[in-house]
Amino acid sequence: MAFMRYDYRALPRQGEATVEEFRAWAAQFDADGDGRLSKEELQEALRSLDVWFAWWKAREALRDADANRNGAVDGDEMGRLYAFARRNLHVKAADLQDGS
Ligand SMILES: [Ca+2]
Repeated sequence: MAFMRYDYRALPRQGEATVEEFRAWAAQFDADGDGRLSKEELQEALRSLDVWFAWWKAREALRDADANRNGAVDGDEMGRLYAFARRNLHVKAADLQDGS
């Protein structure tokens, strides 16, 4: 499990990620392609960031971003997820690298 490599694209290395960059980054975790991020997909996204307690933070993120309570982050809720990530995960580009 250690040094597991991710094929996911990292966000830019400089400055803060914009909401567009964040959206593009998040979209790659939409495993079933339904345009929404489920809790499991969210968890995978957090794991790719080496976030500690990804499952717990995914739950928190979903609780915060899922405005219509349908169990997934979709549409405008992506902006809420972005805000959550900036507040709680300090989403700077430097934190979103995959270590390569
Ligand atoms: Ca939703």
